[in-house]
Amino acid sequence: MKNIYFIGTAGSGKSSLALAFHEWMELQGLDSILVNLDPGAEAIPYVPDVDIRDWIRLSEIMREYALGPNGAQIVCADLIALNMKEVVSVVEGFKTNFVLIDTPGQMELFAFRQSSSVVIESLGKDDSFLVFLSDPQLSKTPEGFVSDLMLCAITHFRFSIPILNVLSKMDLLTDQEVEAVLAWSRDPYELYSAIGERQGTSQSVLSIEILKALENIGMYRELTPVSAEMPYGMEDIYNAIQQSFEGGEDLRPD
Ligand SMILES: Nc1nc2c(ncn2[C@@H]2O[C@H](COP(=O)(O)OP(=O)(O)O)[C@@H](O)[C@H]2O)c(=O)[nH]1
Ligand SMILES: [Mg+2]
Repeated sequence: MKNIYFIGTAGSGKSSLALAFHEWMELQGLDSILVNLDPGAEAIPYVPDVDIRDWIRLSEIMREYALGPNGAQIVCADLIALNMKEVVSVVEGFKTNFVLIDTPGQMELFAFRQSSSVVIESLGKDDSFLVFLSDPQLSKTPEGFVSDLMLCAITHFRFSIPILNVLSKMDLLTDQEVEAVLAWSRDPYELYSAIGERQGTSQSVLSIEILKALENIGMYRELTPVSAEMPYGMEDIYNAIQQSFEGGEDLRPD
C-alpha cells in the first residue's frame, strides 16, 4: 500500500487533484482509494472512501469545546492522531495499492502539527510520497515563486519523505506564464535575472539570498505542471511516484 499525500495552501487544488489523479489511475487499470483528512471540509468534489468526518467534525468540535473555527481546527488536527488506529484499520480493509490522501484545507494544520507525524507513521512512513501543490497565483511572480519553493522545502524538511513539487491549475496561466515559471524552476539563473529586473527592493535582495540557501540544500528542483481541470500531468505524477518506490518499474496491467 502506497500513501500519496496531497498538500498545499488553502485553495491550491488538493481535493481536485486527488480526484483527477484517482480518475486517471482508474483509466489506467490502477486501483486507488480517496481519503479525506479534513474534518472541516464542507464541499469535497468526490465521495471519499474513507472520511475523517466520520470520526471528527469541525462543527461538532466548535460546539463541544465552545471554540471559534480557528481554535477548533487545531483541536481537530490533534484529534485526528487519536483516531488514527481506527482510520488505519478501515483504510487497510480496502486492500488497495494506492491510498490518495487529501490533507486539511489550510496547510499549516497538517504541516505544522505534531499529529501529522502520527498520521504518516500510522499509515506507514516508508510507503509515503508527498505531492506539494504550488498555487499558480503565487508562483507566477518571481518573489511568489521563491515563497512557494520555501513552503515546499519546509514541508519536505518537516516530513523527510519523497516529495514532488507541482505547479497546480496550470490552465489558469497563459502559455507564456507557464513557460516563465518552468524556466525559473529549471534554471536558478533565469530566476535570478527575473528578480534582478525588479532590482533595488529589499524583497528582491532577500529572495536572492533565500534562493541561494535553497540551492545549497538541494531543494531547487524542476516544477511539474499539472491541471485537474484539463486534466494534465497525471502521468508525470504517477511516474514520479513509481520512480520513488520501485525505481521506475511500472505496475500497470498490460
Ligand atoms: N481552473 C482550474 N481550477 C481548479 C483546478 N483545480 C482546482 N480548481 C479550483 O480551485 C478551487 C480550489 O480547489 P480545491 O481542490 O478545493 O482546493 P483545496 O482547498 O486545496 O482542496 C476550486 O474552485 C476548484 O474548482 C484546476 O486544475 N484548474
Ligand atoms: Mg480541499
